Amino acid sequence: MRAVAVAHPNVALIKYWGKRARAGNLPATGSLSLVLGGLTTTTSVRFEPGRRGDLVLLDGREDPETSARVTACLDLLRREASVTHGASVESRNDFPTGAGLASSASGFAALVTAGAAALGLSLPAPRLAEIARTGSGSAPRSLQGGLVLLTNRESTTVCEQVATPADWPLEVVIAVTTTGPKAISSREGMARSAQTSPYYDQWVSTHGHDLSAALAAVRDRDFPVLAELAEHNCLKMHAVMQTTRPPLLYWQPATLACLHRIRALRDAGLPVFFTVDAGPQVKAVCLPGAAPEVARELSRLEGVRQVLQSPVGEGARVSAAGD
Ligand code: 2P0
Repeated sequence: MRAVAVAHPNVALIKYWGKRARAGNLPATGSLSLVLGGLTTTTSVRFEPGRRGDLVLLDGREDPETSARVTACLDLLRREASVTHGASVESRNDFPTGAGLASSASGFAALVTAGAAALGLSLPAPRLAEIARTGSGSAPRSLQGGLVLLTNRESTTVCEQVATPADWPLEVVIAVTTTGPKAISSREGMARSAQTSPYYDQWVSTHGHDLSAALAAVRDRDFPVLAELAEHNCLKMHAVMQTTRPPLLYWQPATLACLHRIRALRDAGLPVFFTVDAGPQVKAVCLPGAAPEVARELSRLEGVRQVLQSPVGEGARVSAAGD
């Protein structure tokens, strides 16, 4: 009744920011992401007959909000397996947690993968994605590897791999500008944006175009077109965030310095574009070969504390099982 799974965070090139007004944590829009194989979450789940309640340790610490979301996910798995055992869960990230590096995506992808294996369940992929989504709307994207398209159909989430890591071996340079957890969670931030940003409706109504154009660029391996679309979609999301009341200003001065440097590098001929999530870190997506120079350039900027490099990675998988 124990299994260990690993999963990687993902970075969206066409993003998710806002939910449908119904239960189940359904995103308002689709999204397109790539898996960051160089950053890893490892999660062990042990169901213990007779145990009441779950114990959840994230990087060695208990956090009531995370624990409640984990228990809600495990309840769905317990229902599938018709058991009531409590579980002990231990999850570790080899990268900063809760700082805009999508730790909740890799965390819930690893959790449901380990939890299902520990209970001996082999659920259809859409059902596992649905359970992961209740924990984190971006988690289903980390169940698969490579570049992943997430779309909503009625009340379900469908994830589809649109390129394997070998199909398009992009590299991502991550400039870390702060290492502490963010002040406002994505969940709370996107609810506030939907209620108060005057741009939210346009964000949702123009999203389908961005997504289908980006998908075509991925299928054509057209990096310049994807670069333009991804940067536009990222800045549009941040325009929504910044016009939320009170504003969600996730950027630090170093974030903006990175954006300018990445644009200058591209103007000088280097194949690279930026994207930024709900935090101050910058992800620079590069064609193979460009990452070392991008990493060197970003690490020289004031306020950049750490630079990580990641290839495109695989989906969540079981790494150990058994009592
Ligand atoms: C994304 N983000 O597409 C966007 C960009 C943040 C900014 O997906 O509320 O932490 O748990 O579903 O999964 C953040 O999503 O939020 C996110 P919940 P989650 O990557």
